[in-house]
Amino acid sequence: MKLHDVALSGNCYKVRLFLGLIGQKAELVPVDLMGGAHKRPAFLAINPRGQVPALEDGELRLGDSHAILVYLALRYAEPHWNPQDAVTQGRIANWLSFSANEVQHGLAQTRVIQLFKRPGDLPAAQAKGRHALELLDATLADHRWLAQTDEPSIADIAVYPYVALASEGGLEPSGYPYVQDWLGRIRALPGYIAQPAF
Ligand SMILES: N[C@@H](CCC(=O)N[C@@H](CS)C(=O)NCC(=O)O)C(=O)O
Repeated sequence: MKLHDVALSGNCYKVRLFLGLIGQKAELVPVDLMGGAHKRPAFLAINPRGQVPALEDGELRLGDSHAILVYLALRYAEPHWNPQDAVTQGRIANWLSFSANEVQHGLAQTRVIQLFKRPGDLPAAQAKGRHALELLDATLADHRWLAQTDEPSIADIAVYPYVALASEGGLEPSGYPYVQDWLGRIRALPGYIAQPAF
């Protein structure tokens, strides 16, 4: 299995973290985003959307961190990571969408602007990021894990990275006590790996 990866990418970290938690090894293939490697034919043959992460496993070529989490969970992980009952599937789909929308356009975007010095509206992204943290805190006040299951699922792993990295975008998750406790529960999971520092 090969993971086309950028070390500082939170979307790639979702996959690296999950691989660690389920004890699966993958060869990490660094992608030179600054040099534009992700828009060249060799990479587009793996992910035509021209983004990392991208996974190769046998004949499969798969982009998008959430799609990769779904695939890895069904193929290699214990059932609690992606329970197949209708209610939990609905909840997990909701959190994967939340990760791709509120988290990506809020928390991830603040980091892109503040840490990587890219152009963008930092106050607007921070407002979206704070809203995402409020929604998370409200759910986690009543539930240990986002999909309201007894054990963690891919919903937690999809949302975790950019919440854990929120301070790099100028947001402080310590104001959200239930989010803080949940971050600690994820860090305590066997096989947890940290995101490398900038
Ligand atoms: N929805 C995608 C977003 C992936 C994404 O935004 N990747 C960034 C790095 S974190 C990227 O490849 N950016 C380069 C580009 O979009 O051209 C996912 O969840 O994997």
